[in-house]
Amino acid sequence: MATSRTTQLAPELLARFAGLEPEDLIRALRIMQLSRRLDDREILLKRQNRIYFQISGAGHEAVSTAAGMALRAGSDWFYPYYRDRAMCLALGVSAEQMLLQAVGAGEDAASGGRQMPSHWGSPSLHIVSASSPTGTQFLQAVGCAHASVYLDPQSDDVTLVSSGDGATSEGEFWEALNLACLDRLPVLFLIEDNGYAISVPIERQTAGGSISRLVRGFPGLLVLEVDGTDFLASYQALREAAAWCRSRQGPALVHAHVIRPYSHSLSDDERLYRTPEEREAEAARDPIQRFPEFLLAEGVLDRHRLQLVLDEVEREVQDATERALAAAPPPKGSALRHLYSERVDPTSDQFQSEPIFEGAPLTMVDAINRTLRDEMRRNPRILVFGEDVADCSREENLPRVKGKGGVFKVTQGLQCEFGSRRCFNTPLAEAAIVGRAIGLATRGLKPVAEIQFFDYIWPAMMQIRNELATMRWRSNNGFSCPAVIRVAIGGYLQGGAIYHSQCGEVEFTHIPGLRVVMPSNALDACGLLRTALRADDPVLFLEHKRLYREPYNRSPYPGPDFTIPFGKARLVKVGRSLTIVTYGALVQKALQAASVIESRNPDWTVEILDLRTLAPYDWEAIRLSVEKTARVIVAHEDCLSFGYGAEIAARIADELFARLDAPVRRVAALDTWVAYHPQLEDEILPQVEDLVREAEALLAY
Ligand SMILES: Cc1ncc(C[n+]2csc(CCOP(=O)(O)OP(=O)(O)O)c2C)c(N)n1
Ligand SMILES: [Mg+2]
Repeated sequence: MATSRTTQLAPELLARFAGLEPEDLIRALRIMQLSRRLDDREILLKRQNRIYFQISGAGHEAVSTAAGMALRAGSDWFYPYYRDRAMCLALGVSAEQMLLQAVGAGEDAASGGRQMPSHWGSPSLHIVSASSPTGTQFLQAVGCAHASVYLDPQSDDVTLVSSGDGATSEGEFWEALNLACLDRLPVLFLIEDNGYAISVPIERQTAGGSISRLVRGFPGLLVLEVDGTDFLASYQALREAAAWCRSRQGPALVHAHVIRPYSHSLSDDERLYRTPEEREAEAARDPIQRFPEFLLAEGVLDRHRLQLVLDEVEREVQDATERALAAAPPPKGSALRHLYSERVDPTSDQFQSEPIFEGAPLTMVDAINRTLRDEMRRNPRILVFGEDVADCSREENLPRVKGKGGVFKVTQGLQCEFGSRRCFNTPLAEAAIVGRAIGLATRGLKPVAEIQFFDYIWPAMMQIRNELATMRWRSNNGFSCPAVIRVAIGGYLQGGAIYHSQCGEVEFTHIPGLRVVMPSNALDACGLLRTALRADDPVLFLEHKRLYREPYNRSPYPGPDFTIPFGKARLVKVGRSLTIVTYGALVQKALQAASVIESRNPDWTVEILDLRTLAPYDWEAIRLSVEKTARVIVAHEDCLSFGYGAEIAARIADELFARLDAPVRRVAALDTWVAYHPQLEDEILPQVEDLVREAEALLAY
């Protein structure tokens, strides 16, 4: 560290240089120059069609370098923005690594040729794989800081998250500030404000034009505003902000004013919306010009040494370019690699087990509660959180109240047994629940986040689809987020209406990288939840509300190690004449329909398959059954059109056409919402009669 070395400068200059030595300043100069030269080189390569995209860090180099130098590489955690090339260089990413990403090389350490350039990521440097959505990083940084504090309460690590001015308009920025302030988490928000989000100027982006003014009311948040084109001022501000976070006084926000001399990206021409005068005025503040002039004026180096530094940078860029251009592309046939964990395979026999039953039959809700409890006893890394999941947030009242433990009581008693660090209520913000889970899981914790109602999962959709499910693939196995997201889903509630009855599992089974599970009974819920908790992939665990307390699907507890592999259907009933492929609430309805059909037509027997996991699903079981019966219905509670059944029906038609004696039929909800009045609800959701009618039509085909 700079302050531990012998000082070579007079004290007033030392103060002026924010405690940095001349060699540190020359290092900063070198990083800033290297950053700009790399951008220039990428622009050239793009024009030569040798890379496919370019976005620069030009104009942001001073504050970005300062951030990389003010924090602790390899121990603090970083969520840099795409403009933070200089920060990443300062943290230890090499020029060659950057250009390997630009050419999309297989050996690109950040993504293996899967992500655009400037999407940083390095497990060893604690630079968490960056994505493209502006704003998702804030909530993950909060989860990451939470992990630091959870794993080591004495830790003084800081999580830095940076963004542009535009990204602060995303709701997730505000949710993250709220969370960080609520829990006094050591998050350093760095806002690099270049006055534009592509073509939208700051006065049309941020009310009043200043983000630091807007956030001053957040309790415990240190807010600093700085000229981000001034390296020393930036360094000083970032040191102060980091010290604030390290001493656990709360989060900090540094609002740095920077410039953007190279348009938004190579696909943008800012002359379309900025005047020549404005651009010239900005050019006068360019840190790449100003910093060397400052160092020369202060005598930190002379022109000869400056030239040596520039020559060295030029050589480094040239060498890195040559190596990157010679690098091999990602191997053919590798596109599916790292979608899921290769360490733990939840579909494997490892998860096949026999139940060792104990006690009286439990409802599905009690079975899930018991499984969570046993797994939390076994694995201290499991944290349970969401809206209303704790027994009582005001701990002092716990002895005097029974405790809430979830609106469906799934998590009742977990806070009492494991304490508020392991089971806690979150603010009412679904993106924040999942974003935090991603940050925690990235750090090796096992978050079990609850979304109270499936109907309200949508604010978290960006985090689930673009972050949770992509992390491992996009970082080429560098990072992963094996979080479990539990969601109460489904209708048949009488009065649930449109916003408490929705299904929509198909929106998630369509997402590569995500496992989707939907048990229909207590035993499967135990076994599948435990597999989810012991697996290494993100899992969406759908709990049907109507099935929570049914008498027919109870089971005695199958023991603390009972697991069921994913992708293995349950043969609910054996038959010869027709197969019903289904899951969730329709399993029981299919059984009822089968007994109606069989009592009316003694020659017919119906086979029923409960898929249990929807992604992956058990094609082998479907195939075997359809080959035997030659007639099949796919039944589900969600709407018919473009639904889950469409995929299964298409595959049966494709691969088993010759084995069929009748068309593949689907039974599902009408293509509308679930209504409040029970009569309307019955009309909308599939009923036993619908299954009987369609099955008999197929059997008579
Ligand atoms: C959620 C989302 N919406 C839109 C985009 C497209 N987009 C990429 S960068 C950008 C502007 C970002 O502006 P700002 O945060 O100020 O960063 P700057 O590029 O100015 O550094 C937009 C709209 C995106 N990547 N993500
Ligand atoms: Mg901007």
